[in-house]
Amino acid sequence: MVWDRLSFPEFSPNCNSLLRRHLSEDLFINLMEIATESGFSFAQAINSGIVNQDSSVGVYAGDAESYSLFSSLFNPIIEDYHNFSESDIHRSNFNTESLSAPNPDPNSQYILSTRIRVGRNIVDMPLGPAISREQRNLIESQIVKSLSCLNGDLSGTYYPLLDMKETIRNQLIDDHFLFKAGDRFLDAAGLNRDWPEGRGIFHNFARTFLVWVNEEDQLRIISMQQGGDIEAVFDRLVVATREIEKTVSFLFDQRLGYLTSCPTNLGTAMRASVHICLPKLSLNLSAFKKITDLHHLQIRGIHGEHSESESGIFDISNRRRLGVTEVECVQGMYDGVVALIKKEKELE
Ligand code: ADP
Ligand code: IOM
Repeated sequence: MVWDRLSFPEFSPNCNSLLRRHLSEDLFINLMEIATESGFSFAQAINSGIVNQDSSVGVYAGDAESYSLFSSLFNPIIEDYHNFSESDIHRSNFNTESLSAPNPDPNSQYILSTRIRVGRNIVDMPLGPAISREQRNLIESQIVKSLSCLNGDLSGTYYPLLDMKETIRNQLIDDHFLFKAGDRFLDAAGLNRDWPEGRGIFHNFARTFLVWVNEEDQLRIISMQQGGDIEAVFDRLVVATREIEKTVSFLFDQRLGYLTSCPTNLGTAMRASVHICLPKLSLNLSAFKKITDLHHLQIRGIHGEHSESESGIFDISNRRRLGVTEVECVQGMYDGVVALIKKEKELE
C-alpha cells in the first residue's frame, strides 16, 4: 500500500489492526503535521500499519515524547491492547520469590522450551524508529561494554551482525536464538535503517541467556532453555536484568513503565512463552481459543510473531504487558499452559 502521507490513508476491508480501529479522519487531520523534538513525525508513527495492512497494531513510537504528543491515538490503542486506561498506573514485581510456577510438564511431553524476554531502551536517547546511525552505534558499544561485566553463567560473547557469516546467522535464526532480517513491519517503521550496522547478539556459552542489540528495541534481554522449568528461566532473567541495570539506565515512565518502540511492549516489556505441542487441541480451534482468551494469552507460530504453526507446535505467551506485574505476566502464562495441557490430555 502506497500513501502520500498527507491524505487520510485507505484501509483494505480485511485490515483488523488497532491503527485502523482507532484512527479517525479528524484525529488524522489534527496530528498529520506534528513531529516530536527529535523529528519523529506522526506519519512515521503510523506508516508501518498503513504499508502492512496485516499488522496487528501498526503504530510505533520514535521517542518518549511520541507517547504524549500522539496520545490521542496511542492512548486508545494502549487501552484496547492492555486494558489499561488513562488513569491507570503501571505496577512492578520482578522477584523470583513471588512466582509459583513448578514445571507443569516434568517429562517434557508437551513443552519443548521456555523463553522469557524483556525489552529495554536507553535513557535520553530516541527509540529505534527515530535514532541516528551514530546514536545507534554508540548504544551498541555502551551495551557491549555493560555485558562484558557479566560473570559466571551469564558471561558470554557479543557477535555483531556486520561480521557474521550468513550460514551462522541463518542457523541462529532457525534455532530460535536470533531475530530475522528484513522484517517488513520493522522496515516500514524505520527500524531497519543502516542494517546490519549496530545490531548483534550476545549469548552465554549454553545459549540460555541472550541479548539482542538494536532490533525492535535497543535491548531484548532473553532467558531461555529446553523444557518447562519456568521458574529457572524467570530467575535467570531477573538476575541478568538487575546486573545490566547496574551499568545502564533504561527509559522509564511512571505511568507507562518501560518505554518501548511498540506500544504492545510497554510496562513490563515482558513476553513469557512456551513452545508447546498440542496436536489434538489445535484441531478444535474454539476450545483452544476459549482457554487462551480466558488467560489473556497470545498464540504465535513456531518462528515468532507473524509466523505459522508447524506440526501442532505453538508459541503461547502472555498478551498484556502493561498494568500487570512481571510475576503476573508469567503466572498468567503458567496457569493457561496448565489448562492447555489438561485439555490436551482429555482429548488424547
Ligand atoms: P519477541 O518475543 O522478541 O517479541 P518473536 O515473536 O519474533 O520475538 O520471537 C523471537 C524468536 O524467539 C523466534 O525465533 C521464536 O520462535 C523464538 N521463541 C519464542 N518463544 C520461544 C520459546 N518458548 N522457545 C524457543 N524459542 C522461542
Ligand atoms: N510488536 C510489533 N512487531 N507488532 C505488534 C507489529 C504489528 O503487527 O503491529
